[in-house]
Amino acid sequence: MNDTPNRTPLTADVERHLLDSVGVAPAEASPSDLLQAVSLAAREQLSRRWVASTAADRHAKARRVVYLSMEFLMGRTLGNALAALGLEGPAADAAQAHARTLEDLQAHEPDAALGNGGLGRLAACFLDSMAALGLPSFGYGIRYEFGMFAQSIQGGRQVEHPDPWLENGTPWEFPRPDVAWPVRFGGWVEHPQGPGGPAVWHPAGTVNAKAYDMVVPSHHDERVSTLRLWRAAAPAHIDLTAFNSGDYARAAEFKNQFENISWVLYPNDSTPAGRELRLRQEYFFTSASLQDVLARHMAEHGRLDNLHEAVAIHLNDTHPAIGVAELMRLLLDEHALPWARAWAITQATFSYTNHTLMPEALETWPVGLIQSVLPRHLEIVYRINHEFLLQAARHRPGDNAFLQRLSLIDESGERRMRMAHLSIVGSHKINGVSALHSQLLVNTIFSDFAAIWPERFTNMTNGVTPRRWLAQANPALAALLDESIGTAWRRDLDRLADLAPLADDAAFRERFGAIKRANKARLAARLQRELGVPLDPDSLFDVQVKRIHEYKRQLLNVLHVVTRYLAIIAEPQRSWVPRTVLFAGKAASSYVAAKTIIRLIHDVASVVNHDLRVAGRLAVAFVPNYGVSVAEALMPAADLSEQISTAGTEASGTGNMKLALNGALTIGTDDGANIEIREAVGDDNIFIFGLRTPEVEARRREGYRPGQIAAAHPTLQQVLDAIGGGLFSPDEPGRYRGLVDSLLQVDHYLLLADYADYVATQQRVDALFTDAAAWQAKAVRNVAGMGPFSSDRTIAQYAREVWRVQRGG
Ligand code: 26V
Repeated sequence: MNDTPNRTPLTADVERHLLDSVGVAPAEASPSDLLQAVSLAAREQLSRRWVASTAADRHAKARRVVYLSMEFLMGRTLGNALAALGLEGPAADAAQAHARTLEDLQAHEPDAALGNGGLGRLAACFLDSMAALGLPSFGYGIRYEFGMFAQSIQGGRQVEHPDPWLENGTPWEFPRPDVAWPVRFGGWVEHPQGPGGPAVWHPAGTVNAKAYDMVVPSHHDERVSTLRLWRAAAPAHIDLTAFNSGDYARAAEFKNQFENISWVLYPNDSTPAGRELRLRQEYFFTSASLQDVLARHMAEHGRLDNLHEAVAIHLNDTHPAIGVAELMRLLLDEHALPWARAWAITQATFSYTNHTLMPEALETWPVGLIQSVLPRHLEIVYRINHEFLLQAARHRPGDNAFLQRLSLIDESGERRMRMAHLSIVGSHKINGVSALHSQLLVNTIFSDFAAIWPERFTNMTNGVTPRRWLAQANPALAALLDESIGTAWRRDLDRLADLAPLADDAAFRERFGAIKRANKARLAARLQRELGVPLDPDSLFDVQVKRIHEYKRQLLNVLHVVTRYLAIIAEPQRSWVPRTVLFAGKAASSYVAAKTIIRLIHDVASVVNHDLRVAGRLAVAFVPNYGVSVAEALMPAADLSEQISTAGTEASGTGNMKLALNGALTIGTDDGANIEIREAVGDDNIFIFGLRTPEVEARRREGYRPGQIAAAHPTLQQVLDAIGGGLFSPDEPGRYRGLVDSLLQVDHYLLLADYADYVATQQRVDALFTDAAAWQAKAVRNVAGMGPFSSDRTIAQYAREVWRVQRGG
């Protein structure tokens, strides 16, 4: 051990854990040993907070919010825990005592990547804000043994690797061996008291859901929130029977049939899997969570008819929608409530958020599959549907088409259960995630429901936690804010507005600019090390990071890159504003078009980055394995934030908020939360381009002809010819012919319609960047405008308007 300048109590705790828990001589501790020991030292403090908070809530019989989500993209925990506990300094000292930095240790912590993208990361930001606001709250999800696949790039192509994040255990979970619920599947249903009465379900199999808790600390006080994740375990007697007969292989196989439920996250956010295992996952975690909620309620209240007064249960998209039928089943069959009472409680308890308008992402399940996996739930949904349609018929007597559109069952082909409809009918509040998206919900996919229940539909614009996305990710900027406007922004992000006057202060801008420059240099060094690509920190860092999807239009960005490449070659003597275009994102493994886009980005990068004619003026890099930790490195280093989805397709976006919060300027369409960002920062501090939603709709209605656009625009035609003709794939000139043909013939997301305005807007971006003072002033005004995009604001709004929960004691 080295000299210890600051031997804090934490350093002593760390030494103790090295010896007693990790089992290593402190002098020989490796970075991962140290990570383990520091984590355990923080964990014990979280444990005490958890015990105190939950006891207080139990005592107060506090009204709680329960957030049901199939995904929680938590990322790493140590940095967040240390910040919340006020232990960042002591932890750095403890690391230093072993001649390490805290960053060295943190790099060894795997991300908890239990989610796909925006929906999952939003759930993680929400937990942070629930804790920050002191709301009595539980998140519930699945303890996937394998999270989101890790992405590597081989020969320009995405390769997926399993993510065994629990391989070496995690110090952050608290197994609760006493908390386990049976979840049943299949079998048949008996009605001893006739068809309307309580039923007896004779399942074909039962799996145990075992609880593992993660503690979510508040950054402001001692309160915590809980993320309870369920692991599927075969009932104990199963192993025994097979073991007794000596057939170990069969015993193992049998056990797997149960335990596979919590093995792997479905890595697809484009189209529903439509697989039985996915349905089993959804029911598994929803049923376990509801049983847990009811047991807690019974322990505190001794009766269920006031459930809705004590708990608000939120459906994060339709993945837990079967919960509507499950709560009914529990109330009817296990607690003998009458139908009308059970239904009133259910509707008063649930609320639902929709996260996408993409028709292909709306979940439906074949009725035959539900019949075989959840026979009792199918009966219950039929009855809910029957009573709902009777009620709906009174709104539009004789309008059968109306009823068919509303029905919980789609009868147009193979009969399917519409999970969004079940969520709406079972909830008292339904929201979208930005003003535009919520408006589009009531005007388009949910318009028939809005006609019946206009008061149920509302908007809750997304937000992001400033703890992770500013304080942790960008400590230098956070320190500058503390110094210039005080620390109040840390509790109340609206105080960032106090920065606005400093946009006109040259000395402040200078320091603000220097922090951005340092963040860019750090990222450049890392990418040099990891990818071998040299990047110039003085160039404009143009960043598009998000799942790879056609509607998000990474391909439009590529069209601009190629446009710029050809222009520089054509006019080498002009003075070009140096640009580094950075991409990151994963494609669903089965999404061929998205994978082709990744390959094209790599092909373009390798030609551009090796062409001396554009050296120092244009570089392209794809950062592999995008996830929470990669995002924490990218957000603070961006100058320009690409938010270029076709208007009307991106429900909200949250990367747009993280980037602006770190001082990036947005180039974006009139879509999702971009619209509200524009309102917050002002038209002069954002670059909005392209068709608006009604114009997109009009173009499609009129019969959109992308080929005509290309024919009328020589530069665009050249760019398409270059890509389609193999300029970037000389070894296989036809590689992108199909991609280009489909743009020319279909172009479902109207890239060609927005191309000219996009490229012109990029030229305005260049012009501004040459004026550093003007650019920095706008960047400062972006940070100043981000107050409304704190997830604290979002959660306070849900708490007041949807959940009616208040701060706990
Ligand atoms: C879709 C699906 C489709 C069916 C099966 C499983 C599955 C899992 C995930 C998804 C993702 C679509 C929902 C989603 O992530 N939406 C994003 O939600 C963000 C938070 O509200 C929002 O900012 C993004 O705009 C929106 O795309």
